[in-house]
Amino acid sequence: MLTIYSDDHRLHHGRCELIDGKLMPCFEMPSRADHVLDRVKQRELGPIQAPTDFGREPLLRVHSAAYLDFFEGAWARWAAMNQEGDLLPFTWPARTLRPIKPRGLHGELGYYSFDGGAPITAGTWQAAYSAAQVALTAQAAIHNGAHSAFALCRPPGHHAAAEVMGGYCYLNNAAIAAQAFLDQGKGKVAILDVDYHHGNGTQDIFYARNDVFFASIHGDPTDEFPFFLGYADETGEGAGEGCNVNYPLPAGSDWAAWSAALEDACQRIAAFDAEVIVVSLGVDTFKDDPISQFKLDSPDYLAMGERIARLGKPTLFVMEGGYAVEEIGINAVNVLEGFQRVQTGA
Ligand code: SP5
Ligand code: ZN
Repeated sequence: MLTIYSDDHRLHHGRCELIDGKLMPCFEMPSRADHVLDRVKQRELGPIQAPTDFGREPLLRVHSAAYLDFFEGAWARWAAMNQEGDLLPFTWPARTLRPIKPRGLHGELGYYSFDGGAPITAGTWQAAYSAAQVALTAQAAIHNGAHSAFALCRPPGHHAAAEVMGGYCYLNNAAIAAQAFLDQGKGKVAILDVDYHHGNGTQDIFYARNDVFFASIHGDPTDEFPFFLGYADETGEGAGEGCNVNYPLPAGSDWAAWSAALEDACQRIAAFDAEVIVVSLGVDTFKDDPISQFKLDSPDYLAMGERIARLGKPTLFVMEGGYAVEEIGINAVNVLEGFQRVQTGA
């Protein structure tokens, strides 16, 4: 399987986030991608290539120009205020307030974000832009005939909506790739989000559409981030009614519970008749993940890849979360190896 990777991810390294009332070093750190890349090499998964730059156009199919302009220019505005620390939002247009766009940097940042978990640093735009190009380059490989490809993206993307960053995410890599498939002639795409957290950004982007089916298996938002989306009664709206399915699972869920949801999700995707699958590949479902509550073990990720492969469709894997840094490579690559096992009949 082809892997697309760019060193540009290193340009994004946030200093800290608020966890359990304490400022902790960001869990979403550069070494995550290093471990995945090391494992791809160690297991000889296949060639590793740098991304092609497809420019801003494919990003604009998902995100607004105003949002991209704000994000690209935010650090320079912050630096012009003689600031050196990470740029973090601290006020959001929550209920009782108006979702208007103020003029100043902090007001705009609150308008364009939903939590304080997405710090902007000097290199964040470039890293996120390159991550989107990584996803688009892997997408192009499948468009050109590959049966599968792995976009080793960092920072991740599935919490980012059209005009909102948060949850370590800025640009929605999986959504941008899914939209590119449609723009290049595919009629129906399915996004299967296996990250521990609900893919609120991806769901929101495609919620009223019937050309993208979105399925997400995640910690029940009653008790888990992002809390305000990801419930089972969210089934899509308008033309998109029936094209969204959420599987909120309780803390402590193991492979037995998780794989039952995966089975149902795969049957729904098959019934939708998707021509291509985009997998939002988070491995924060792992039993030792420091911020998550599921109990998947490393061999389970092989079985996950096998089940996805049995859909029999071209599949683009896009890296999302996973914070047990030592094991993230083993677990992510296990999904890819399980997929290949079925594909090659080994
Ligand atoms: C892409 C992705 O996986 N984003 C996840 C963002 C989660 N941010 C909120 C983390 C809150 C963690 N609380 C953990 C308490 C552990 N004691
Ligand atoms: Zn996650």
